[in-house]
Amino acid sequence: MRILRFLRSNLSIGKDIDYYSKFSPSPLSMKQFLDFGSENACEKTSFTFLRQELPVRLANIMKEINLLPDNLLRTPSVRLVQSWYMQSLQEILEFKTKNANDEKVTYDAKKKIYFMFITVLYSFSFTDAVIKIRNRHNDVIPTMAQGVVEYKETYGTDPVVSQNVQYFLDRFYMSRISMRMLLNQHTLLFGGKVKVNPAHPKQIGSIDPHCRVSEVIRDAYENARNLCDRYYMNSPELILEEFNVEEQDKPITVVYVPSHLYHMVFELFKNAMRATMELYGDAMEYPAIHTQVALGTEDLTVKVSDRGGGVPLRKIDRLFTYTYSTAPRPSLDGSQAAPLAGYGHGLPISRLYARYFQGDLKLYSLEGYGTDAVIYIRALSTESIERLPVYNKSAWKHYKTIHEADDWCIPSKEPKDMTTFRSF
Ligand code: P4A
Repeated sequence: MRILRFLRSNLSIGKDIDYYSKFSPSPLSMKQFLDFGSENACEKTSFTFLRQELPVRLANIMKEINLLPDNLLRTPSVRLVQSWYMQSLQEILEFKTKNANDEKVTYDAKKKIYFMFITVLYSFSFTDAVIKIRNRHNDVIPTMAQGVVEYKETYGTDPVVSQNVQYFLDRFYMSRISMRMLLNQHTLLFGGKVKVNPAHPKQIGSIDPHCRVSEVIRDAYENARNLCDRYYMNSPELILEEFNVEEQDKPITVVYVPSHLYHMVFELFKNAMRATMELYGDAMEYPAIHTQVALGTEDLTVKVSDRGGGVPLRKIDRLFTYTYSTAPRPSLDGSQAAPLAGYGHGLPISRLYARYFQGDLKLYSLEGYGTDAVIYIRALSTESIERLPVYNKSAWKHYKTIHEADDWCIPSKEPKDMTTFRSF
């Protein structure tokens, strides 16, 4: 049985990946996500969409995994992640579209086993499979980070590999964010008996059509502050201001995924607190973190300003670099509590959350003074459309192009002897 499955999988998985990677992913808008959650949308519609779209998104990114440098691809961590992707692709493909009906969709492979061995009927619904797949991929980020550490330990850092890894991980994590969004929407809307989530009755799955931005910000601040208090025995205060240009007395709301907004501002508060606490040491009085929320006609902007001393411009890019900031996984026994430092992928992943719905996240630092971290979110839900990587020739070229010398001069430190230039 296992052998049959193994043979089937290894004979056809490559063909499945080739087949589905030829389709481009179909980005959904906020409106389309909301429509899936409306009264007249049914589980079958969602199933039919996911049965095509998940294999397409999986196959597109699996093609790119295969283009990683050999030495990275061969690390146990990357191998493990790759095996999860293959397993998940197979599990989705086992659901046949023609069997779909409004009730539960049978899990085809398990059905075969039933007929072969005449044991108890054992069938899974598509929703069960979706939950299983989501859980399988829970640890993808620390596992990939581990792969990068393993690679660095063996081969050191090579700027070309670093650039490829950066390009890949940005696309890989974006693809993962998008697939988890699809999986979550399906399980939250169709996993229970009713579509309403008791914890968040006004949300459509993970989307809040009236997400109160400042509430999420305060929540993230409080939780970051708790970590900060535990580690530094103190923490900076929060000053929060809203600028609702069109409707001045109304709290700013947006159609958004509150957990994504939380993830981003929590990360920014941790950084702001860390910089502030490290700069002021035992001063016992710390400059507050000033947060401004502005709603315009196109953008909703959140600026988190601290006076933690800032970062020189030359070092800002590093904060978003996966290979630069990857440190070995913090020990889990709690002996070296470092609650404000993760294993370093916090900022680049937060930026991906912002970009996922066509926004962005930028850092502006005033070295010697402090840092402004700015999140841009689309104010209009019609403009909030998934931003998805697609595997095509131009993506392929990014991995295969031989990197030539830069077309800008390398600044020479100081000419040793100015007399050399006299002849010019
Ligand atoms: N100054 N400013 C920041 C940091 C320093 C900063 C910093 C030393 C660097 C690394 C780090 C956390 C903080 C900030 C706000 C930001 C980002 C960086 O959003 O004050 O951990 C990765």
